Amino acid sequence: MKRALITGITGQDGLYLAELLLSKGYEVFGLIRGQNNPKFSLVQREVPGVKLLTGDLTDISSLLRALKASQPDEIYNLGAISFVAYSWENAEVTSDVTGKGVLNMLEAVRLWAGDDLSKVRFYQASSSEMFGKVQDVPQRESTLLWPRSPYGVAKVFGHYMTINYRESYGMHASSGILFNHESPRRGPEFVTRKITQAVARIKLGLQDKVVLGNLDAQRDWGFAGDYVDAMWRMLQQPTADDYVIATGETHSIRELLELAFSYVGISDWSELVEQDPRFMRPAEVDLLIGDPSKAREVLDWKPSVSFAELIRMMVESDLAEQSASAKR
Ligand code: G4F
Repeated sequence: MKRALITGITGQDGLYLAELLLSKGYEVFGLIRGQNNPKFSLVQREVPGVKLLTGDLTDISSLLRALKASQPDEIYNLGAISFVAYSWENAEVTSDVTGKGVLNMLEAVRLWAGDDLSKVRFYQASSSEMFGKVQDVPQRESTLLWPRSPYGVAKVFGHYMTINYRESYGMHASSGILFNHESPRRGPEFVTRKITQAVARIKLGLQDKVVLGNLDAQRDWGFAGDYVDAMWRMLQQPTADDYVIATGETHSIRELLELAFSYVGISDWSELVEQDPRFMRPAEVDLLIGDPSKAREVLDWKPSVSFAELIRMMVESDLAEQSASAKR
C-alpha cells in the first residue's frame, strides 16, 4: 500500500485528491494547521479515511515530524494562502506560507529522506497566476513568468525552488502549473462560487444582487476533480517535470454571469449585478488561457468537464444547498 501526505488537505483540491488516492488504495495523511482547527471535522466528514497530522508550513520541525509519522511515498504540497486579493493586504504572511513554505517542505523532505531521496516523489502546486501579465497566448511551460500579485510572486519562488531541488539533488519533484479550477467545494470568496451562490440565492428570493469587481477579466476554468488526477499522473512518471494543466479555453466574468443566470431562467441580469471598486485589484491578470498539450501527450490527461457543465454543476449544487438551509 502506497502512502501519501497532502498539505492543504482542508481545501477543495486536498479533498478531491484525498478521495482519488483513497479510491486507488493509498494510505492518505493530511497535514492540518493549528489547535482546534474548525476544518478538522470537515475533513473527517468528507473524507473519513484520511489520517490527520498537525503541522504548519512555516515550521520545519513540524513538517519533519509529519514526514516521520507518515513515511510517505508521495507528497502533494497543496498548502498555501490561495486568495489572490488577500495577498496585497497580507503580502508578508503570503510570502511566508505560499513561498517560503515550499522551501521548508522541500528541505524537510531532504533532511528526512537523507541518502535515500529517491524513495519519495514531490508535487508542488504551482499556479497560472505566475503568468500574470502574459507574455504568450496561450501560456505554456516555457512562457516567461511575470506575476502581478504578491501571491503570484510567492508562487514563482516555490516553483523555482521545486525546479532547483530537482536539479540540485535529483529529487523527483514536479510542478503542476494549474489554471483556475473550480467545483461546488470552492470557497465563496472566489468569483465562480461567489456568482453561483448569489445566482441561487437571487433565484430563491434570498438576495437582491451580487456586487463584483472587474467583469472583463478572462480565465481558463476547469473542474478541480479533473485537475487532481493530473497531479497524481505527474508523480507516476519515471522522471519529474513541469506541466501546464488547463482546458485551453478562456471565458470572461461576463460570460460566467450570462451562463449562471441562464441556468435559473434569468436572461437580463443587468440590474442584478453591481460593480464596486472594493473588488478591483491593484494589478489585474487580464487574460489566462493555457496550452495543455504537454500534459495530454506525456500524462495522457485531458479535462472531462466543460465550462458550461462546470457552471451548471455549481449552480445546481448551490440551489440545493441554499434551499435546504432556507428551510432549516
Ligand atoms: O476567482 P478569483 O479570485 O481567482 P484568481 O485570482 O484567478 O485566482 C485563482 O486561480 C489561480 C490560478 O490562476 C490560483 F492560483 C489562485 O489560488 C486562485 O485559485 O478571481 C478571478 C477573476 C479575477 O480577475 C478577479 O479580478 O475574477 C475577478 N473578479 C471580479 N469580481 C473577482 C470579483 N474575483 C473575486 N474573487 N471576487 C469578485 O468579486
